[in-house]
Amino acid sequence: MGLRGSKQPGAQVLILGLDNAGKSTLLYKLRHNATVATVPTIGFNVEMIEARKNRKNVLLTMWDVGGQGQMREHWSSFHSDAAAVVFVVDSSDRERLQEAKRELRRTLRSEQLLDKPLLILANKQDVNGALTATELKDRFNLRKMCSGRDWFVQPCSASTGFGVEEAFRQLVQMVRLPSEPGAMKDNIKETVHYLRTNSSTGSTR
Ligand code: G3D
Ligand code: MG
Repeated sequence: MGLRGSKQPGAQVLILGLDNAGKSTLLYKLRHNATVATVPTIGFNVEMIEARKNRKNVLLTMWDVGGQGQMREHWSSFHSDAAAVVFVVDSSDRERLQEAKRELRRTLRSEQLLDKPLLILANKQDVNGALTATELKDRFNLRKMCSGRDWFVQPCSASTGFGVEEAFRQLVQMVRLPSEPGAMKDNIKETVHYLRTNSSTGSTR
């Protein structure tokens, strides 16, 4: 079922992470169960995915915001509407782990995200030498960084699909649904308008 005229409860989910972490691959896998060639996201991708929660159909609007430097400035504009955050990490890219950790820490400092649940995906588990979820948890010192919030680390491979269903199930369980289902439609329109206006300055690569 689409969003138009829909009264079903819904929530917005932010997919964040560095560029090349696998956010867009994950979104396509979730939405179409397909592996498609991705190009660096300029602006954002958005998909609506239906799920069941508490015996009700819910509609999750998943926002994949470009991870490149310039685009990161716009992340905060999504924060107030987000019901949960998915932070995707390329577990095979040890050189950028510190950068990913810094970005996650910065994201979690956002006041609007203080009490929002966080799902961290230890992505690219199919790559030899990738950090395990436990290693990632330790390297990021997640227990400390995420204290006081609902958080979970899920190992996965967005390209092979390993762990992706589990990740989505976990997300649905963690996400808190807003009390006003109808509010979502206008939020999306406004956010799209905001981003179009603000990302019209060119490529984010
Ligand atoms: P982003 O949206 O976070 O920037 P993308 O990342 O989804 O565009 O993915 C960046 C690159 O990582 C893509 O490769 C994609 O195929 C690859 N990738 C994503 N997830 C996985 C994974 O789980 N395992 C492996 N091995 N690769 C993955 P290219 O070569 O197209 O740049
Ligand atoms: Mg992308």
